[in-house]
Order: sequence, then C-alpha cells, then structure tokens
Amino acid sequence: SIPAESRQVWQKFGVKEFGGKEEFQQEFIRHVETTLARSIYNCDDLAAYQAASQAIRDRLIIAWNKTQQKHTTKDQKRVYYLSLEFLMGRAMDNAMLNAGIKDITKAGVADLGFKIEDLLEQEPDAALGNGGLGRLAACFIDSIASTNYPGWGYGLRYQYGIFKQRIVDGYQVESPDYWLTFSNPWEIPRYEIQIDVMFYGYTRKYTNDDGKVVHVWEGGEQIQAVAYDVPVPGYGTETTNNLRLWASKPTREFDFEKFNAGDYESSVRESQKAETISAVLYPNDNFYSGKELRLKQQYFWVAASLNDIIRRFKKTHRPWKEFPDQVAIQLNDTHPTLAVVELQRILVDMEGVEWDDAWNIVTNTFGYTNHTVLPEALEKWPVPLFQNLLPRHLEIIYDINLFFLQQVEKLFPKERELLARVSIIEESSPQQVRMAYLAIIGSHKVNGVAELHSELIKTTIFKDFVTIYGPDKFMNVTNGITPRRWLHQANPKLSNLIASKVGSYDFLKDLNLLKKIEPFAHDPKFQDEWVAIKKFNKARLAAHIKEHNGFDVNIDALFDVQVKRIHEYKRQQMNIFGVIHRYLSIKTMTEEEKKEATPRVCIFGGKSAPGYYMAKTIIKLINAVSEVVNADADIGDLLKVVFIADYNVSKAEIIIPASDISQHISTAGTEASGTSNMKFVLSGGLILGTVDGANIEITREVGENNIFLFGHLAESVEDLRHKHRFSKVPLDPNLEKVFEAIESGMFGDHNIYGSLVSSVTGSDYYLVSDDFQSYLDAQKLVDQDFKNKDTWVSRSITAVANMGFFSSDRAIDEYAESIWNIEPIAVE
Ligand code: CR1
Repeated sequence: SIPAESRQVWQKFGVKEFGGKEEFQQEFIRHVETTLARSIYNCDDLAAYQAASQAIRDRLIIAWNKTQQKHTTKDQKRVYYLSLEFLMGRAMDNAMLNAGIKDITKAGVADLGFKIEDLLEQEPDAALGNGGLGRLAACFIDSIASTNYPGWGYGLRYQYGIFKQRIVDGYQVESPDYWLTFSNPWEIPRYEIQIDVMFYGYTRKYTNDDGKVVHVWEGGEQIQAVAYDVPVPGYGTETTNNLRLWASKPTREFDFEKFNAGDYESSVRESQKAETISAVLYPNDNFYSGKELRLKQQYFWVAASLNDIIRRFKKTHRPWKEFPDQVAIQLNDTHPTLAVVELQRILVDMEGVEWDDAWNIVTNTFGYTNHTVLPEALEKWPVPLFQNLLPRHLEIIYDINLFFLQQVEKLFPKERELLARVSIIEESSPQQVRMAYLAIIGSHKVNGVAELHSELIKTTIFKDFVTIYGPDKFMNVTNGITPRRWLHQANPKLSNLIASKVGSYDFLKDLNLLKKIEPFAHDPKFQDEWVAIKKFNKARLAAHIKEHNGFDVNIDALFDVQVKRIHEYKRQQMNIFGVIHRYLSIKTMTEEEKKEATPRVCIFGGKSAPGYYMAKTIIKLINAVSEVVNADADIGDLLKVVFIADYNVSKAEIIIPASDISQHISTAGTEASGTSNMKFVLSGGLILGTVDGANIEITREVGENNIFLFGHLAESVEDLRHKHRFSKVPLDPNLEKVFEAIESGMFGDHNIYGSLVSSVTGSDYYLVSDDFQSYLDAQKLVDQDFKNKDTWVSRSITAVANMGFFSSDRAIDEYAESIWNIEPIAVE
C-alpha cells in the first residue's frame, strides 16, 4: 500500500466529477484530442458520441469507486444476480439521466456544434439478451443501484448479441450483431482479474493423512475468464454498482509440445478455440436447445463468478458458516444452476468443509427464480454430456440426489413413484439432469414472476416439491420495470407533464406518487396536454415507419401494437388472423359504414429464433398481409399493417410510448408475467389482453374498466386441449373465412402457410380458434371506445396513475426483504 507521506500527494490531486457545462466541455475536448487522437477538424457525430461518453464514463467510474469502497468498508451482505442475459440497450442517455447531467451535456455539446439526439443515435444497443428475461435483469440492476442496495450482476460478455433482423421478401433474415466494432466506452476491462476455469479431465479420490477421503478433479483443459466491468448508476444517488461480464481467453499455457514440433499454427488454433466460449448469445427465447457449447458457457460463467465472490469473502477472514450472512446469490432461471454444485464442490473438495455443513451454506445462499412453465424451455442436460465435460460435478449431483431422495423416503415411506418423479436424474435414455429440480433443492426460496405463474408452478410443474418442502419455500415476486428508462427516458414529455402535477420527479423513485395525477383524469386542460403528448409520440413513430418501411401512416388512427419475441404461445398468429378478418370486413363495407369505422394501424415487431419454422412463417404472413392491405386502394387509411424490423430495446423506446392499444394475448397460463404490458400502460396505452401473467395484476391495479380482457381462463385450458385431442372441434366460423382467404392465394402461395393453418385446424394447442370470437368481440369494443376521446383519455390517465406497483424498485425491495435479507447502504 501507499506510504503515509505519499498519500498527501494523492489526496491533493484526487479526481473530481465535472460540475457544470464548461467543465463537461473541457473533458469532452480533452477526450477528443487525447483519448481519440482527433481534433476540431475531424470530429464527426461518432467521435463526439465517443468523447461525450468517455466524459460521462469518467464520472461513473468516480462514483463506482466511491460506492465499492463504501460497500467494502461497511462489510454488509451483498446480492449477486447471476443472469446469462442482460438486455441493457443503450447506456448514454440513461447514464446522463440517472446522474442528473442531461441538461448540461445537452447544452455543452450544442455549443460545440452537435445535437445530443444525433450522438445518442451513434450508440449500438448492448443486446446481450433475447427478451423479457434479459430485460428484467437490466431493470433489476438499475433498481438495485437506485435503491442503494449493495449488489452486483454477473453475466457473459458476448461478442455477438442477439442477431440483427432484416426482412427480405417478407422473410426474416439474420445477420450477426458485432456490437463492439468501435469499442465499448461503457466497459472497463480488468485484465488483472483472470480466473482459470477447467473442463473435461477425470476424477480420483484418495485418503489423506487425517484419514479423510479427498476428491480431486484434474487433467482437464484450462480456459481463462477475464472480467469486464460495466458501471450501473442509480437514479438520483451516488450508488453505482457493478455488472461484471466475463470473456473467455486462452490460458497462458500453450501447447509447447506442438509448438516445438513445428506445429505452430495448430497450437495457436487450439488456444483461439477458447475465445469461442463467450462469443455468441444463444438466440432462443423460452426454448432449451441442449448444445454442449451452451453448457460450457454456463459452467465457465458460474465458475468465474463464484471464484470471484469467494475471493471477496475470504478477504474478510470470516468462518465459512458465515458465508450466507455475507452473500446472497439469485439464480435467474436455471441457467446458472451449476453454481449450486460448484459451491458445494469448492467447499467440500477444496476447502475441506464437511458435506452437511457445506450443503447448509449452499442452500442458505441461493434463491431460484423460475420464469416459465413451458415444457420446451426446461433445461435437462444429458448425463453423458455432463460426465464428459464436468465429471466431478456429476458425482456431486448424484450425491445431492441420493441425500435428497433419502430425505423424501423418510418423509413419505414407500412412495416409490414420488421418488422417481422428483429425482434430479430422469430415467430416460440417455438419462437427463433436471436442472430446475436441482435449483429447487439447492435454494432456500423459489419464486415465480407473477401471481398466476407462482400459483401454477406450485400446482403443476413443482407440485411434488410443495408436498415435500411445504408451501413456504415457494413464493411470488411480481416482475417490475424501471420507470427511469420506461417513463422518463422513453417518454420525457409525459414524465415532465406528470412532474408538473406531482410537484417533483420523486415519482421516478417512488412510483406510487403517480396516484397524484388521478384527480386530473377529467381535467380538460390536463387531458389536452396528455393527448398532445400521445400524438407527438405517434408522430415520432410514424416518422420511423416512414424512414424504415417507406410509407405513411395516419397518426389519428388507432395505433395497435404487438411487439415481443415471435412465439406460438404469444399468438401473433391470432393477431394477424384478426387483421385479415378486419380487412375482409372492410372490403364488404358500404361508404356509410366506412365513415363509422375506426381507422387502425396494426404494428408488429419481434424476432423469431432462427430455427423456429412456425414463428418464421408467422412473420412471413404478417408481411404478406401488409403488402396486400397497404396497397389496396379500397382500404385507404382504415387499415395499415406494419412490421417493424429488428425490434430491440432502443426501438421499444420509440414504439411503446406511441401505442393506443397493445396486445398481450398469450394462451392463458403460458406467459409467466410479461413486462412490456407494464411499459405500455405506464406510457398511457391501454391493453388488449388475456387473463394471463401480469395482465391479471394490472387489471387489479388499474381497474377492470381500463383494460380489455378476453378469452378462456387458465383453468379451462387443459379441458379444451383434451377436447381437441380426442374429438373434432368445429373451427370458429370467422376464422374459417380467414383461412379460406389465405387458401385462395390472397396473400401469395398458400402452401407457405399450410403448417400454420393446420396447427390451428388440427390440435390447436394454443387455442386460437377457441379464443377467436372473444378476441374479435374485444377488438370491436376497442374500436367503439376509441371513438369516445374523452373517456379514452381519462381511462389512460387513470391507468397510469395506478401503475405504481409495477416499479422494479418494488420488486427489488421484495427480493431484498424476503429472499436476500440485505439492507441498503447510503453512499455520500
Ligand atoms: C417469460 O416468458 C417473463 C420473463 C421475465 C420469460 C415472460 O413472461 O416476463 O421471463 N421467461 O420474468 C423466460 O424467458 C426462460 O423463460
């Protein structure tokens, strides 16, 4: 450490955060000229974005340092949020708003000849996630920082985020998202933090001098993890937490034998292979694909993260049994479940802790969040794959399972079937490791992400575990969203209008303060301002559509939006069938009827997994319908259909504030929560939705009159599916007409849509036909109600006023209180 006399020099020159506009400009120019080695003569928007972000980044780092020092000296319990996905989007606007320096930077760059909006556009999205699960992690780390909890995120630094989507001839075409081309100013490489991670090899055991059996795992391939830190600034607080992302690098150990034998190239190639581990994000949402490289990613990330957490713990010189008093680890889905096994392995094999004591530490450390009940999304790794890649971990899993099953047998003697049902090892061929069961057994709390979902996991997929552990281990924490990004940043005008009534921006930290706008729901002046903002946001989206899709949309029409991953369970097919039905109806309308009709712009967006044929067919149909409808002169402004390509976080920030109605229409019981539903309502849009996921709690909060619900309930789904399977259920007559139109070739070669249509006419697993009439009825009501501008706007205001519950700050407080047992720390 630094000698006392030198410390004075350090203190004399301690760095300070820039204060006003001029200090910012000084920093900006310094970065243009030194960091970027450019000048006034060749500073374009990209360079200006880079210089501005360097200046802002410096500020974040200063706050980050203060926070980490404070957390270290306070020495309180921390939470570590392990997630394979962090769908962060852009960082610059968020960093400025959270640090409260947007006005000075905006003015600062304006003086220097730049528009802040142009600079913001230069930043590529950090798209290290697929959909809701990854975006939830991003909202959660924003909230952990904003509410002053000491907490880190741990993830992977993919070189390629979710693929870019283009539409060619109506089809989705993927291209790689190499987002690091111009380097990433928001990350700090920590080349000094390098952790060796081993794969493959073999196990052996021996008896040591104390007569203890010791297990060793050796002879494997070593790969190095290097840390990249991303500062996560809280809103209106100095607290700046850390998101640590791991990248894989070859180890320094290099195959010298090959090298000396003259095979230089192949020895280099070997070590390059290491880098592929963290190269690419798997592009599946709610789907398990069982690739070996994915399991490698999971272990690589988990091993590096645990090593890091343990290193930090060891510095406190506490006994192992206090580990859970210092460390809470949250498993974001089953992806990090190997952490349970890895911690047990470190404690037992490396640290000599007794098995039972170690297992106590493990189970008190972990919490597990389940995000889906869809069977195709549940991870099950084949035993032979495990055996080869992680032989010692498999042995430990067998032991965990043995002790668990012994415990179950004691509680429920002679229930052999129960034992088979709850075993971590599924007796299929080959045998499979059921990761969700391992996560439940290795955690002290298991939670679902909305009330219905948390009930469903208790009564369906994890029923036996409720019998074994009792109901207290299972709980609900309804998801939330950060109002900083989804209100203040995406919809600044609405945020400002709300602030004018609330009296401050405190609602961004305490979202329940939105209640204060409810008295203005019928105030004509407030309504006018509200409507004008919606119109502004619709014009902004219309400009985007004009630029990217090449046609005009009428901003007085009802904007009807469904943007999310394309998935049969989310039922975009039902939406587009509904659009076709609307098109056919308009075609038969008289001029008088047309005058009465509500004009609509139907907006779709979302990516399909590259290998998901049915989802890709849905995208093709949407684009085919769009082409026919938009070119039909009979239709005019009454209907336009838009597919917005490459839906991502920054597009969501433009699309969501522009919606009048958004659709969240999953088959009841399939969408665990949904979070975009919350974002739409928070921006003053109403929902057309099924009685599913968080729609149910949104209804409770905003009132039944301020949401359009339809469709069968979750409790009827099993029976309906059963009927389809065992008898011929007649197709909904309106849907039949839609299918006739498709089969007539109205939208091009009907063979393209053959399997899509027959998935509904056949077993109709997602109950499209069963819900279709109720869906059309709800749409009709939407058309009628939209005509009544006064009631529409008051419903919109009332809905927003009652959205306080859906702040991710509330969700984080619940996790902190009932799962993590952590306290906030103020950072001055
Ligand atoms: C769910 O499908 C939920 C998010 C976040 C998704 C969605 O309804 O809002 O999680 N699940 O909780 C998922 O990705 C692997 O499971």
